[in-house]
Amino acid sequence: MTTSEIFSSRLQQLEAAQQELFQLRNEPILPGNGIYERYRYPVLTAAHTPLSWRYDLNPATNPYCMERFGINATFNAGAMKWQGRYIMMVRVEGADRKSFFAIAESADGIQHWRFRNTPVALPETEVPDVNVYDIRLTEHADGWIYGLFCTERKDPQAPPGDMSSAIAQCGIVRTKDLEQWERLPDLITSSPQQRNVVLHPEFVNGQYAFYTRPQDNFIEAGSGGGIAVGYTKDITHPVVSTETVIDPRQYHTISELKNGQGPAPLKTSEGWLHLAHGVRNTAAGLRYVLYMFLTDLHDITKVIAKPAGYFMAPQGEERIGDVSNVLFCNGWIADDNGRVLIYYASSDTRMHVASSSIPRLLDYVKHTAADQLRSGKSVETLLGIIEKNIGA
Ligand code: M1P
Repeated sequence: MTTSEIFSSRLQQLEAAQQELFQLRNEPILPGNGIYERYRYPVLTAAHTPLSWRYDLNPATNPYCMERFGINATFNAGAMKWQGRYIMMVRVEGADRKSFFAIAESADGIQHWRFRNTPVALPETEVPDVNVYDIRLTEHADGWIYGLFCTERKDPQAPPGDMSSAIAQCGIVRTKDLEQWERLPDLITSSPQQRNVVLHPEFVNGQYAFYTRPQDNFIEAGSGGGIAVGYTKDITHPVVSTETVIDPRQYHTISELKNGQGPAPLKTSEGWLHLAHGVRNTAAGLRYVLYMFLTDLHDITKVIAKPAGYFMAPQGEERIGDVSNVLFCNGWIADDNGRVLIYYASSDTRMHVASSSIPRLLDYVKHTAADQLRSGKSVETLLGIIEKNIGA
């Protein structure tokens, strides 16, 4: 075969394989647990990224049609509805371990997700980000769409030879059209590390409100941790001086080691619905699961309902990936009719969708017993359910 034949035959195979992937029709896995339905296939994977990103499509400069830019994973996406379309702002990670953001769209939120032609060229600050990830999109009452993300840079205090210590902080961009992005200064808090910072969609007493996750070092929460709330008057000079922990870590729970706010909370008639992740350590490494809680409509620091345990945990092939045994969610969309689409990533590798509704999620948070932190109390809860069902 000539190189020109190799090129065209490989390109044909690549295009056919991607078309086959694009034609897959997703379907709910039934009967599920009644709280939400998972879907059979991931909605975005590395294989969904355009061939024009990964290949030089010129046979003269790429005669073997080989990949020139490897994509490792597509995960941890922010989400919103924009001009009637469902949007994910995806964390795309290259084979070089650098993450960047790329927007993908779908007409109905479930089927046929496609990346836009080019990734987002994120403006940098004076000290450039080394890595950026896990953006949360918030349509704020001030008229802007904000993206809060983790910006990571090498720790300048790291001893020579330490090539992994990093400082994570919260970067902020805003836009009116999801095309042009304005970079604001990074959020300043008193915590040495910040990840999982999320902007609340409304003003609280005239101030911008943030969910933060104060943390002592890059991986371990140390004396910090827990989901906190803090405020700033001016988002163009964002300084949060006090962080009040509203959802602390606790011994022998799913968030013993650390936790973090997921997407911006959803406003309901009964309170703000929150989706978050909790992490515990096991002999097999860290296990990330999703959980929910509800805060007071008028006092966002007050948790008014919190079911015990996890809402969603890695299952089946979700358990396997680049960082196994992880579910992470930083994007969900509530439709006007109450449907809620939850965009979650599995094992730092791929994106999935699950569907539910505001009434179902409220029922779940209000009527699932809280964690009473002892085995004996769990048995009491279970006996209560059994007695109501079969009498005693
Ligand atoms: O690898 C699992 C997750 O680890 C981090 O989450 P957290 O800040 O809660 O520890 C993030 O790097 C996240 O992107 C990743 O999915």
